[in-house]
This record gives sequence, C-alpha cells and structure tokens, in this order.
Amino acid sequence: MKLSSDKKLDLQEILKNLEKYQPRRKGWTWRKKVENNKIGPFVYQDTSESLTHSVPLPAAAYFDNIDPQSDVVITTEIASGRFEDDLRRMRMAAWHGADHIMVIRTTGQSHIDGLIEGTPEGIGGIPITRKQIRATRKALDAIEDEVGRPINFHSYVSGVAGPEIAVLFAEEGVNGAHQDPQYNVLYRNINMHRSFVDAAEAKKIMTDATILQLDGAHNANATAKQAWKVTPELFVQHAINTAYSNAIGMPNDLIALSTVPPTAPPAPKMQYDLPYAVALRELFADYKFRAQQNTRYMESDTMETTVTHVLDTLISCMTSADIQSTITPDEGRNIPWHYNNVAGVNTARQTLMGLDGLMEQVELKQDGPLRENVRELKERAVLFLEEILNEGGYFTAVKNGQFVDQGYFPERKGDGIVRDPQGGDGADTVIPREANYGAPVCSHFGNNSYAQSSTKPCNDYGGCTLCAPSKIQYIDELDTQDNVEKRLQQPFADSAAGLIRPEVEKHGDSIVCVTLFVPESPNVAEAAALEMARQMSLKNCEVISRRVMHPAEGSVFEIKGMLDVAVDIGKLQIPVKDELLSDAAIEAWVRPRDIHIVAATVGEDEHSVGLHEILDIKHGGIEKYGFHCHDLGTSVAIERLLDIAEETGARAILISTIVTHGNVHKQHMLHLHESARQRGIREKLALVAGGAQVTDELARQCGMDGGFGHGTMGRDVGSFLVRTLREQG
Ligand code: Z97
Repeated sequence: MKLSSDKKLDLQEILKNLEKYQPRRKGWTWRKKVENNKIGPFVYQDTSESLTHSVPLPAAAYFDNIDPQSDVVITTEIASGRFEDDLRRMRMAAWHGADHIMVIRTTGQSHIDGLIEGTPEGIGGIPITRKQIRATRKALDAIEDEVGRPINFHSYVSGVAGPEIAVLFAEEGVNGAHQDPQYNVLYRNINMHRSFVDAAEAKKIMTDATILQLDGAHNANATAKQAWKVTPELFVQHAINTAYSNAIGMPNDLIALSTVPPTAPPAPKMQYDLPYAVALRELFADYKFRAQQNTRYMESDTMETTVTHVLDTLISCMTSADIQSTITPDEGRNIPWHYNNVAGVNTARQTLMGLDGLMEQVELKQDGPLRENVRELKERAVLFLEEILNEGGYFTAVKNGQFVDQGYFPERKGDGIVRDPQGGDGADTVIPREANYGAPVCSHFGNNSYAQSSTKPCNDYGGCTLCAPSKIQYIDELDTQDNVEKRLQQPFADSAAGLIRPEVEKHGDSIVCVTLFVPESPNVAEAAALEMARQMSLKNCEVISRRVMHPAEGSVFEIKGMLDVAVDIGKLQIPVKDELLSDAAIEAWVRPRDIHIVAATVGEDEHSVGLHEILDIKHGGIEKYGFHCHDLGTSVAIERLLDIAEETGARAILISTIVTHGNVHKQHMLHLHESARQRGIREKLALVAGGAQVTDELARQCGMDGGFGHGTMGRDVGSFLVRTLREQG
C-alpha cells in the first residue's frame, strides 16, 4: 500500500485483506545518529537521518525549510476510542517527527483475563484487539514508507492477560510495550503472585520478539500529590522491574525506564528534578530511558504545560534520555485532539533542535548542591530497599503500605497503597506447572516438555503461531452494531457527498474551540462567555480553560462546543493562487528593463524588518532580481513616496505597516491610491501594501494592486510585480 501526500489515508484499503496481512518486521528500531550532520546552513551534533516527507517547524521558512530530526525517538500517545480515526492522526504526527506511537488501551482492559476480538469503540482509549493492531500496523507500515523512517508501535502488556497479550504483540509486530508487575499490584489491584508469575512469561515473550519494554515507575509520581517526595521509591521500583527483567533473560538494551521529572514551575524544578534525573542516570547507566513530560501538575493552560515540557526536555537532554515522550499538552483538560498531539511532538522537536550540541559546551558540576542532592537521593533509595528486605520482601512491604507513601523516605505519612498478597483480581489462580507441561508457543519462561527433543520446541507439533504465522487465527468483527464497517458508513457517505465538518478527534465530531476575553469578574465573565458561545450557535458548550487576567478587569476563556455545519466542497469559492514565477524567470524579465521601485514604512510606523525582508538582497529580497529599490526609510508620508516615484520614474510603490491601530493601514492604502489617481500616474504604477494585518483582499478593496501578509518572501512580491508590470505594458 503506497500513500500519496495529496491524498487522505484510504481506510478501505487498510481494512482490505487484513486477514492475510503480516508485519514486515518485528522488534524496536532506534534512530540512526549522524555525526556532524550538515543540514541547510548548519552543522548538527545530535541529529539522525532526515525524513523524506515532513512538515518542518514554522521558523524553518527562514532557514531553507530544513527539518533536522533529533537522535532521540519522539513519542506521541494516541487513543480517541476509535482506531480508524487515530490512524489519520498517526500520519499527521509522523509528518511532524513522531516515530513512537503509543496506543492507550481502553479503561478496564487490565482486568480482562484473555484477548478480545473485533474493533469496538473504546472509552478512555482503544480496545486492543488483533484486528485493531493489525490494521494499525498496516497503516503505520505505509506511513513509515511515506516519511522514510521506521515507526515503533506500542501498547500495554501489563494486566491479567499479560502473557496472552505479549504473544499477540509478538505475532503482530508490535514494537514496544509497558510491562511491569508492580503496576498491576499497585494501580490495578491484581494479585501479586499472579502478576509476577505472568510477568516472567510476558517478559520472555517480549525478549524473543525484541519488543522494547517500558516499566511503570512513573505512575508513582503521577499518583502522589507531592511527587518529588516519592523519588527514592521510584529508583527502587525501577530497580525491581529491571532486575526481574534481567533475571528472566531480557537484555539491558530492551529495558527502558519510564521516567518523569517530578515537579513543575512555580516549583524550583531544577533544584529537584535535575538531581533526580542525574542520580537515576548514574544508577541505571546501562539501560534506556523513556522520559515523559510532567503531567501531575498540568492544568488547562497549554502555554504553561508547554513551558514545563520544554524544561523537562532540557533535563532529558542533560541526562541522555533515549525517548522523549510527549503527552498532548492539554491532558489536564482531557481533550487530546489531533492538533494537540502534533503540538506536543513539535514542542519536543523544536526544543531538541534548539538544544543541539548543548552537552558539548556545558557540563554538570561535580561539586555543590547537585552532587549533594544526587548522593542523598541514592542513599534514601538504598535505605528504602533495605527496609523492604528487613520487612520480609516486596510482597510484605506492599502489604504494609510502603509504596506511594507521601513521606520523603525514611519519613512516612502512613498513606501508602496497601495490597493483600492473597487478594486482588486473579487471587488463587497460580497453579503449579505439571512436570510435562508443554508451552503453546516457543517463547516461554521455564520448563517446556517440547523443548527436550528437537532444536525448535514447536517442531514437535508442527509449528507455533510465532514460528508459523499461517497458524494465527484471525477473527473478524463479531459485534453487528459496534464495528468499524458500520462506523465508517457516515464518513464515507460524507466524503461521497463532498461534505466536510470541523473535527478535533473523531470523524464528524464537529467540535470547535473559541477563545474569548470577557472584561468582568471571573464568575460573571464565565457565564457571559458561555452565553456568547451559545449565541455563536455552538452546542454543548463547555469551558476548557479559564485564566484570570485580573480579578476585576477580566478573564480569558477557551470554550469548546459543537458547530453543526457541513460544508459542501462543490459550493466553495476557492481562490486560485497564481503559481510563483521561478527566480530565474523573474530575473530574466527584470534585469534588462531598468525598473525602479520606491518603498517605505508609512505613517508613524518605525518597524522596517518586514520591508527589509522583501527588499534587501541579504535577506533574499527583490533587489537580487535587478530591481532598483529606493528605500525611503520609516514613517514616511504618502505624498513623499509619490514625489520620489515621479522623480525616479518608478514603476511600483511598496508600502508597509506592521503596527496599526484604528484601521490606519486602510487609510494609508486608500490615500496612496487616491493621490496617485489625482496626480494622473495611477495607471502607470503597481501599488503594493504589506503588513501583519494586510490581506490581498483587503488591499485590493483599498485600491492597491496586491497585498501581502505574514510569511511573505521576496519571491512572492517579485513574481507578483513581474506579472502586474507585464500586464501594464
Ligand atoms: C504512559 N502517559 O506513560 P491499563 N502497564 C504499565 C502502565 O504504566 C500503564 C498500563 C499498563 C502514560 C499513560 C499510564 N500507564 C498511561 C506499566 C499505564 C496501562 O490498560 O490502563 O490498565 O494499563 O504510558
């Protein structure tokens, strides 16, 4: 299946012949680091191979549209509840630099003791089933071909069906998974004996399939109110899972610690989080790190969460994290929308590129508070481990509530999570293996009677599903109502009828978001903002972010609501954009003609950066084509521009206004047009306006020949001038 960048993902094609689809490869893939990587005008130190298709960062427009890629993997978490909608989001995320796609599974799947089939719609995540996984892997195979980089697909193995899910993942080419028996015990109240027995089996299966394992220690600091107090315990949790994984034979490079810097500003983040990250790195030097941004203290302000994320990424950079995870920056609002996934990925991409080469220039101090705090954290962690041993082992320690207590160990608050070693989901389900036990697949921890006689255990029974994929039983949708075919009827009908609706998450959800400032006290302002949104015809309005600017002067709100509008593509008036002339074509026309141009910022506007971008040869402006530019400077009167135009016999006047109030930019344009007309030179001149609030439409309404807004380059104006002047003759 081949994707084309101007066509939407063909979901019918993805679903076709799914019963026969097999993953192209198994196991995790890291990015390939490229030393001294020359990209555009720069040489990078911490990058990997570039993508073949991508959407560069916005500022790339000023640097030859380069899109350098970090050498660390970038994660995004996706799970709207409908996998078919998530596939399109995965494609968008991949174009922005994500190569680790985590699919959060539906609420409660940890407690289901077996595999589920079909693709039912999930709540709070995606039901992980064979059909869902296979369709996703197939889509990701096509997406990775499109962007030119392998994409790691990830979900969760913990839970009572851990070994079964691990086999499913190994069969279907899932590349990464969370597996940590402590997660089952602490957060899902699954019986501890069962969890650890299952974990050995699941980890062995993951090892053989080279699936990268992430642990679950980060959940402690997502659970604790004062997350920085559980840091000694986090080290212990990492150590338990790491040692257990090694003991069943998992190699170090398949073990990734799931880490999260535990604080967020206004906490003095570097004082707490940097020693934590450094101590962790030193203790676990031989392992991989997946660093996730702090979500514990996320509220609804995306700007604030973005700043925390940037600081987290700085810590990752200083402590060599291997994977940078990006939860959508508005997890606090529980609205992980398409464009917020992309925003999170871009925060990591932008920050990592900005930090390129940092550690070649600075080093962490070997004395002072950093070292003292690192040592203290390690000591507290060792004491924590000793106490577990003194109490009689891990199970007793959990029974005694030693974990996720909010006292800074050895201080104790007595509010830890308490679990009964004989209780929880799946209690009394551990059954001793018979001496002649035969495992259903070759990957197996412990005794396997089939392993005695032949080289490959499954030779005894003609192959297992891991060695002979044709033996895999593919079960299609069982639910006649809630299935992907039914859910896609509406999107396909819409697209056949040429209808489009707004969307943030799922096809046809019609959700939009508006931002309003209301100049009143917070409660009054909020009620007014909701009423205003309703009067905009939005339904089911809900405030998703409120920020007080001043208790009396007003607040700003973001409101989501449903805009029940379907736009008919056939009836849209889409302006046809002229294709730009090439640099060579512009120059070939301009150079032999001796064309003069007069330009200035007008009125009281001293901001000339925009104009210089357009004119100056050193910014790639139109001088390079051979135009003779008379730059009159800033805050120039319209009449003076016209005087000089007449003196020099100029063919065009370019005016620029960046900062405008009270529509003064419109008045300048109207004045220029009118005055040129009165002087009898309007027909001989091309009049062009540029500026932050100028659009082509507005400029033409105000008598200009053309207008240019944000993002305009010299070539846009050069091309326009040649076309206009050619027509004028
Ligand atoms: C993450 N942002 O980092 P269930 N096993 C482990 C886990 O950590 C988790 C599950 C299973 C977060 C998102 C938090 N972690 C989720 C070690 C969840 C999931 O299906 O929710 O019961 O298990 O991944």
